Amino acid sequence: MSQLIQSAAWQALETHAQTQKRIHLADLFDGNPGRAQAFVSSVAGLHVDYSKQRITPETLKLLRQLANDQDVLTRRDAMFEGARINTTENRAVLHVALRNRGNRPILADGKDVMPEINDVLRRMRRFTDAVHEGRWLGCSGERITDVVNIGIGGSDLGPRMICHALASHAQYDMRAHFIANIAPSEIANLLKTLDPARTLFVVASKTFTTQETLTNAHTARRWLLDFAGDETAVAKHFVAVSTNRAEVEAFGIDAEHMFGFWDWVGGRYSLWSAIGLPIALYIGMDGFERLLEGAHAMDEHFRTAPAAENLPLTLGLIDVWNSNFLGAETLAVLPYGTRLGRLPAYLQQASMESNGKSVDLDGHRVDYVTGPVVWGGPGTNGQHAFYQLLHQGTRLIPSDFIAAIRTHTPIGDQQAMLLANLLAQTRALMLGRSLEAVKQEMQASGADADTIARIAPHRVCLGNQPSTTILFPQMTPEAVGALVALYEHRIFVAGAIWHIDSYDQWGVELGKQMAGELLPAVGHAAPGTFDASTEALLQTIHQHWV
Ligand code: G6Q
Repeated sequence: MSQLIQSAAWQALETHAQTQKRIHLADLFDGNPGRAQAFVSSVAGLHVDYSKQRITPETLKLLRQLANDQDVLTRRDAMFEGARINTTENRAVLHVALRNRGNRPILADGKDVMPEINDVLRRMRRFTDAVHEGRWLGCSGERITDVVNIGIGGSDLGPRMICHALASHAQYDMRAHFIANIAPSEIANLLKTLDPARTLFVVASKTFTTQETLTNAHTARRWLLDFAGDETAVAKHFVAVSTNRAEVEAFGIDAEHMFGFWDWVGGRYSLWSAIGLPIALYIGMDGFERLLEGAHAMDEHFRTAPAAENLPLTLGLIDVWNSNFLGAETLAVLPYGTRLGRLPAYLQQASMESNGKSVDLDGHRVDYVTGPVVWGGPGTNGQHAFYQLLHQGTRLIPSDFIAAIRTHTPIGDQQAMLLANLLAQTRALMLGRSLEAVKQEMQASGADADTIARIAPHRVCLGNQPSTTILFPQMTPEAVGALVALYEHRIFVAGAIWHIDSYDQWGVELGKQMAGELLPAVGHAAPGTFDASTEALLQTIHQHWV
């Protein structure tokens, strides 16, 4: 049995969970009139209410003891100090340095990383200003109106999610587009809508070797050259974001048009680096820096707040509680409104790629569950679809409800209706509806006794589904920055408890490797090379391949 499971704090939590599992959330509120005030925190402009989690003060005390035993805050300090906490890749984890707006020196291998970070930020500002002010023009002298990010995974999901979230802050009449998938229809359909004379491509790839990104970039390059007819046009329409200067130059992009970052920035933590260039092109560099400010405020809170007041610590520990002690297998992310509609996909990568691990830092296979399946979608839409399973299914499903209180686009009562729905769902998931209440309601509406006996059980909702509600005044760059940083640190905390490397991704690497091996076999039969199932599927493909 692992040391973690054997630890006194873990064992105490196991015992505590046996009691807690029998207590309904409604009873927790009835038994503690101050609960709604006790389990609430306001940090960096976010109001976070976790009173509807199935916890008590005792639960939090035991969880904090577990964090203490697992040295979570020592590991946090090591991250902020530039220690190589990503041990399987032997790298520091310093996305916090990218938004270190106070410029406190942060050392990686004894060298302050802030001057280089600030230098890239200055270059990003010069470039985005030149584009916005019409000093950077396309090859035929036209202003740039469309930016296309070509990247995948960590080089796509962050900028894509943020541009969508902050569309109300878009400036300079700029449109942002994203191409990630290798499927030919994705790039073909987008290019049909664009004018090459006014299009700027940002080729975003940390390694600059990713098959999908490089292939799509070559396709875009051919499309541009079909229009321009002259290789010199590439310099006016392509810039790169990467850590790999040699490969960028091999592609044909001058290093002068490359924005760099560093190996201590994980792909899924890279939107704060030059990977955020499409964000800066879309909302302006001031807006991008406001995003960094918001994240920095959350970083400073995480770095300095005492354990009892530390919000990312608390939420990360509640995630561990739900997964390891209450048996939850998933976390539903439910943003209200469409602006944060891409947040679930973004957090799916952030969490699942970070904490989807089954070997601990000492190389032992773990004997406890680690990262949950993260999923979700925007409300109210989901209410008319998958929420049914949350209300009446058999699984415990913790969920996060997230909303901006004011909208940039008020129309009648629509925002009030949006918020009312959010509150109604968190309430319904907590309280449910008892058999008695259902019967009374049916009687009041005139149902006969037979119908009530037959139908009433089907209408019962047990409630007791835990949720956290995150509200903030408006969808500003600062609020979105703080929100994303809150999740990053929460993921860190859970990973530290589980004693895993949250910053590698060997499973993703395996997929990249195998795709390369299979490409030749799709077009040409090479029997006997792969497993029987893959061979059979290849045969089917070959029958229809033209
Ligand atoms: C992120 C992952 C992965 C990565 C993509 C793209 O943490 O490692 O999603 O971002 O595979 O990689 P490149 O940026 O190197 O193209």
